[in-house]
Parts: sequence; structure tokens; C-alpha cells
Amino acid sequence: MDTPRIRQPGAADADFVVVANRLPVHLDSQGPDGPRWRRSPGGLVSALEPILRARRGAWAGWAGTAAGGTPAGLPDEDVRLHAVPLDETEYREYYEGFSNTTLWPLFHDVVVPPDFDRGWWQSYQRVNQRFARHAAALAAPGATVWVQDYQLMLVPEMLRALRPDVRIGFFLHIPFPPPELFLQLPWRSQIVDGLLGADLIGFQLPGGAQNFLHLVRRLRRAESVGHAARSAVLGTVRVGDREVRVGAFPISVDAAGLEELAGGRTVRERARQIRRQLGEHRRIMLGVDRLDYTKGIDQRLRAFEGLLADGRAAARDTVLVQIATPSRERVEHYRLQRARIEARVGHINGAFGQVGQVPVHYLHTTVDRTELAALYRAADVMLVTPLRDGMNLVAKEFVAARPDLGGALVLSEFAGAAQELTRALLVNPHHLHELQDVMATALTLDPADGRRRMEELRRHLRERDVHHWARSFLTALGGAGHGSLLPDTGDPATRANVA
Ligand code: GDG
Repeated sequence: MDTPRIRQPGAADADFVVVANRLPVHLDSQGPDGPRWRRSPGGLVSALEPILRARRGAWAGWAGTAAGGTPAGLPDEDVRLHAVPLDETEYREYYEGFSNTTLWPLFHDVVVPPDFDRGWWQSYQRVNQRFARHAAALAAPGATVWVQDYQLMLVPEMLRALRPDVRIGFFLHIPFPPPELFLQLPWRSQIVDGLLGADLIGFQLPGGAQNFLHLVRRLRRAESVGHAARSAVLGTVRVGDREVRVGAFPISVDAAGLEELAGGRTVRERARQIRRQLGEHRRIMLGVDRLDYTKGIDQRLRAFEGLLADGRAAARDTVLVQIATPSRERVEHYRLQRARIEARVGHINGAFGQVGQVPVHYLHTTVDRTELAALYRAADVMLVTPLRDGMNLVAKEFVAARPDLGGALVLSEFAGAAQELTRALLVNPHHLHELQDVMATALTLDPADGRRRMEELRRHLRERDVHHWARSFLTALGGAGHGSLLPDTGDPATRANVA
């Protein structure tokens, strides 16, 4: 699937359909023979691909260009990629507007105030309806459809109306907020009804699942909500004659794949080269984030500035490398955040740098997988300090990329990952002094202590990788009144969570 092409629907013959805002490919170039598509890296694709292959799967999503995908055959007939078109206005209103200026900040503890706009909401409904129609056209009788994330929360109900025969799962990748925040949303009941069209609603954390169950209790009759203590499934909601399961399924990374990449010669050599380039004797702190105001990049820079100012770090012995991947650049809060971060980087380097020795290396770019793995391996301290984050895969990737047991992980308590990676150096990033202290501790961590911590973190990750995540979700979905979705591979994760 290296240079996949995209085709529009054929017969409704897919037994397993993934519906996500984006297809797992992006446009690489426009050649003479038409567009060339490249596979987008990411754990979700690696986790779902084997299942898509084994079960005559299809993936429906937007191709990332206003023109939509080019209808064509696929070189690999086992995995069909199906483009859902979006025009420029819809991209602005449904994606940049309702998804990323209303829902994203609302679901991340209103770190910035969300905007409520009826036009955006109407566009969100229209686009969700389109995704539902496309999914309905792809699914074979009795198929399983797995809908992903906050951009598509109305799809489960809309799809059920079109295709009552299919089994529907929904997974939310971002936090689900407490009811007091969610209830600000003018269209709160419609969103909840949309989600309740699923057979299984999955959240990253038990807290998100509980928030949702509390909300349902407030918005619908209390007696419709039941408790369930069956592993990942935490509760059930009765909707007419159906039972909707609600549970927590913390997502993870392809730990074995990353370990292999990070252990390879190319990455190890590049990591050594990075260390030489930055100065052999210097301690390297690393941040890797989409440039998003939820990721706490600005707070991290302020904390580092404090360490430079009070002498606990100096440009000659410490360097912070910050990769800030461009993201949602036309949305105002993102533009403001970028300006703030870049001003701070300039200020820090101006105040504490010398010729040939700046304290912050800031890269507003996307690096390739090999470079990213090399940076993980070169780092002494990994800084993952979001103000709120559903999970945060960077924290898990860093752990997976350190078979050498080196490197210290500073991890925000407000990242979902903190509930599992308890042997990281946990920190409240809203508390500037605490953040400074924990960063200083990480810089001077006793190597034996660091190795013990990393060993435990890695043990956890080996068991709880992205394959485990996909299997436990699909097993719980399979248990929702139907037979199992997965062949028994002997993997304990396949057997886990069976209700
Ligand atoms: C959402 C939720 C949840 C970043 N820069 C580069 C690059 N990346 C990759 C990382 C990682 C991914 O992007 C970012 O994932 P995160 O989990 O950190 O954050 P979100 O994008 O906000 O994801 C989040 C996630 O969904 C999954 O459920 O964990 O809470 O917000 O994989 O490695 N990859 C490459 N170059 C870069 O420059 N190659």
C-alpha cells in the first residue's frame, strides 16, 4: 500500500468499514499519470490494516484535497480506500469551524473559548450525513463499521437509520469533557443522540466514559443508564430496544515496529550525528507536537526560560529542540499560538544564546519517521507537557524508541498517557514552578533510576500496544449481541474484554 490509489464505491461488499475524517493517505505529487498517493504514517493505520485485509475491509474518509480522490482501482484489492468529497466551504465550516473551533476547545477544557456558530453546525450535520451515506453504500449486509473521532459524532445515528443491519462502533480520540462543559454546546442533545446510534462507544479513559454516562443520565431518563463492570466496558445505555455499551480503550502505538526502527543502524547513526551537531557534552531536551494550544509548548518554553534565568540550565550545557508540526493554520487561535511561541523562542535565544550556541532549536516543520526516531534516541529528556490531551502518542513512541533504556520522560498529568505511564516524571504543566523543578530533576536524574523507570514503562507498552487496543475494542464490539469479530489468534488481547 505504498502508493495507493483511491476509488469510489463499488458494490456494498465490505465486511469491515473504517470511517474517519481523513483517509490514511495523502497526496504526494501530481504526476503526468495523475495524482500519486502516499500512505500516511500512524499507529491507527498499522493497527487496522491487518484487520482490514483479513475482513475485506474498506476505509472511507476525505482525501485531503478539495477535488476529492481520483476514482481508480487499488493495487491491493484487499483494502479499499474510498474518498468522501468535501468542498472548500465545507472544509472551512465543518472542519476548521465546528470541529476545530467549537468541539476541539470545548472538549479540551475550554483552554481557549469555543465559538458556537449555527452555520458551522449545519455544515457539520450535512457532512456527517454524507459520511454516513458513503459508509452505508460500502458496508456488506451485517458488516461492522468503526467510526472515528469528534468530526463524525453524528454518523452512528445517521448510519443506523440507513442501515439497521450493521454493527457500529465509535471511538473518540480526544477527551470527553465533564457535563458542565459539554452542556454549553447549543446542539448537545443532537450530539449525544448521534453517538447513541452506536453499539459501542469507546473513550480513551474511564473518566471520559464516566463523563459521558453522567451526561446521558442528565439529558435522558436516569433509569436508562446501567452499570457494567465487565473489563473495559463501564456502563450501558438503553435506547429503545437496543443496549449501547460505553467503555474505555486507551490507544497505543506500534511498539515493536518503533523499537525495530529505532534500533536500526540508520537511526542510531543519525542519533549520534544529532548529538554531535548539537554539542556532545550538552543535555538534549526534546518536544514533538502538532503546533496546538493544548500541547503546552508555550508553558514548556517559559519553564525552560526560567531554568536559564536562575542558572539551573545554561546554553553551553543544555539545548531544547522543539519540533512544532504545522497544524490548522487558518484557525485564529492556532495563528496566535504560533506567533506567541515564535516570539518566545526569539526572546530566549536573544537573551541566553551566543554565536554558535542557541538554547532553543525550533523547527516549524514535519520530519520523517527516521528523523523522528533518531531525535527520540538522541534525547536525554523528552518533554510531553500538554494542558489537556486525550492520550498523547509521542510519550508512548518515545518509550518504544528507547530499547537502550536511556532518556527521561517528563509527562503532564493532563495527558491520558499519564494514567498508564506512571513511572514517568509526572507534572502539572499549569504550575510553572513545578514544571521547572521537574524539568531540572529530569536533567539530573540518576542514570540507574532512569533505566529502572524506562524498563517498567517499556514493559507496560509491550503488553498494551496498538494491536491490543484495536483487538480489545473490536472484541467488546463483537460481544455487543453478535458473534466475535476476530479470528482467535491465541493473542490474550483477543480474548480480553469478552463480555
Ligand atoms: C489525537 C489526540 C491522541 C508529530 N510530528 C511529527 C509526527 N508526529 C506524530 C507523532 C504522533 C502523532 O503525530 C501525534 O499524536 P498525538 O497523540 O501526540 O496527538 P494528536 O495529533 O493531537 O492526536 C491525542 C491521538 O489522537 C490518538 O488517539 O493520542 O490525544 O489529540 O504519532 O509521532 N510524525 C512525523 N513527523 C513529525 O514531524 N513523522
